[in-house]
Amino acid sequence: MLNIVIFGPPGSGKGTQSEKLIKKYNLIHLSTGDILRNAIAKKTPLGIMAKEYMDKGELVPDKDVIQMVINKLDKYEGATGFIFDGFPRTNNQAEFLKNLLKERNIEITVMITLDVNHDELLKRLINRSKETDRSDDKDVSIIENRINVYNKQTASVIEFYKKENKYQSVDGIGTVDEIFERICKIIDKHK
Ligand code: B4P
Repeated sequence: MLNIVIFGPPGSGKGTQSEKLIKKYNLIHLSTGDILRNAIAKKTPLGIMAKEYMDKGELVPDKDVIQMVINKLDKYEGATGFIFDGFPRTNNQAEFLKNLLKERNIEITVMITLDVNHDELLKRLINRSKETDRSDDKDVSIIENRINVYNKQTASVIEFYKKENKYQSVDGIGTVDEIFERICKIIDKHK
């Protein structure tokens, strides 16, 4: 089984690369951001609660995100592999994911971090705000807060995977295809 964590700050290209990776490696895409946006669109209780956090660029509480991941894993029992996109975002989530997979006799194959500098992140998210109506891209101060939240609460997840000997990073600047090739090289070495 091939289980990949794709990691990086907001706008680093996690979602963009995941779309290509699921096709090439036949993986189930588990994007916590997509699940939350879907819940918001349907106005479910989870969506109504999550919107308050996402609109400010804050993280949704661990317990809610963790429950979403359990539901999705259970739904796809027997899958050939998963790509975890935007999850884990805290050390608590990383520890939880490790244990949840262990119970199912599976583990993360590799964690790949997309390295992108602050100015480029800002540029991409401002561009995206012109093309979509994502409320968390609406305003530069919200985008800046998301990047801050990443630095304060999420970046330390890298240390978690370094300790597990699963951490790899790629230069996230370049064309989508160039970055995809860099990621595939790493995956092919770990398969
Ligand atoms: P996410 O959905 O994960 O959003 P993201 O970090 O902004 O997206 P990503 O890095 O995937 O960017 P993309 O490929 O689209 O999270 C949204 C929110 O949900 C979080 O802020 C949080 O509130 C909540 N949330 C999600 N998961 C959570 C969790 N586990 N715990 C708690 N809260 C959680 O790329 C961005 C833009 O760049 C696109 O417009 C794209 O076209 C462009 N782009 C991509 N690659 C490019 C390239 N190579 N060159 C130029 N542009 C590129």
